[in-house]
Amino acid sequence: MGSQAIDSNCITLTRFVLNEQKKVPTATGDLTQLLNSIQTAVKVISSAVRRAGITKLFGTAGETNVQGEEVKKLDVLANELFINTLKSSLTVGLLVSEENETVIEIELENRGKYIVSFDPLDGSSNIDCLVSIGSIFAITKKDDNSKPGIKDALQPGNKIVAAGYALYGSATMLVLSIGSGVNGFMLDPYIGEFILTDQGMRIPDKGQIYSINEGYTHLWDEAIKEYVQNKKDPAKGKPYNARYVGSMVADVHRTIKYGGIFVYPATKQSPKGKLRLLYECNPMAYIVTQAGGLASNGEISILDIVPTGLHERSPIFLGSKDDVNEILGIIKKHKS
Ligand code: P6P
Repeated sequence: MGSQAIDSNCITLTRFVLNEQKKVPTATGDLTQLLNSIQTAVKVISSAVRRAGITKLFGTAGETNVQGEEVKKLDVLANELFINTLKSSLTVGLLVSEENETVIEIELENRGKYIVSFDPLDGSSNIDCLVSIGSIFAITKKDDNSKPGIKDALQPGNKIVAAGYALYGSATMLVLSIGSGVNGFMLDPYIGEFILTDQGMRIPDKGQIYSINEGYTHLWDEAIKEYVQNKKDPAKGKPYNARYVGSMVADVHRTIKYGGIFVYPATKQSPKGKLRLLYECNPMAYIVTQAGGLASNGEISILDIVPTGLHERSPIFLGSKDDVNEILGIIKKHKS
């Protein structure tokens, strides 16, 4: 029986990031160190997510298990892991987390130049039914040596220097862009390393899938209703497939891999949509743009929005450029 093929020269995420650093003469190695700390947090979260059902057998979240240990809710655990590994990387000056109302400051002696906005466990409402969930992060920089504050966190997405997401799905994958394309790394649980499996990810110019929560149809603007109707109407061309996981990382990853469009629009109930700009829309918009796609709020590129609040929301139309341009055309038509 043949043993599983072992690649003696495989590209791990650590090796990949080091190679990228070598291409930048002025690089200090801080981003390498920062990305390695994020990698560690994701590995531990992946392990915890896959054991959640079992640990839960011994007490539900927030209680103590038979060993008398506190069983932390997964999103609380994921948040602590991100905060602790980022702080100990000595490369960050400020953190923004979906789980924390205000910015997380770093003591002077451990401060670095990077700012990380992250959603430690996005879609965690899906964990109990074993639907894929994910972690999302965006990295910006603070160029002066003054004490980092909220204004440093409120940078537009076009200032991002790196962004990525981890998808805890049938396998755990980390998808990353450092500004020159998008690469996907699969976690090999046997060696605990992320291996480069999807080099130079590109989103197709047009897809056959639309992804939106049609339960809100009665709350949509007319333009959204018209677009979705068109996608189902054989008279308008080959009908699209509908796919909606309800976990942003899973829906966006599928959109990059297969093409198509992911939409979370404004509704009468949520006039700015539901997804957060700093740690959901911006990182995903950066990655999809780096993969050759588009991401808009319906009027301008997501990456050009100047944030005014840490947890502000934005409508998002993201995916293959032909598909995004099609819905933007309908929105424009309805506006005129
Ligand atoms: P809805 C998960 O709760 C989440 O934050 C994203 O991961 C996902 O895209 C969205 O909300 C789903 O929201 O309103 O369709 O359930």
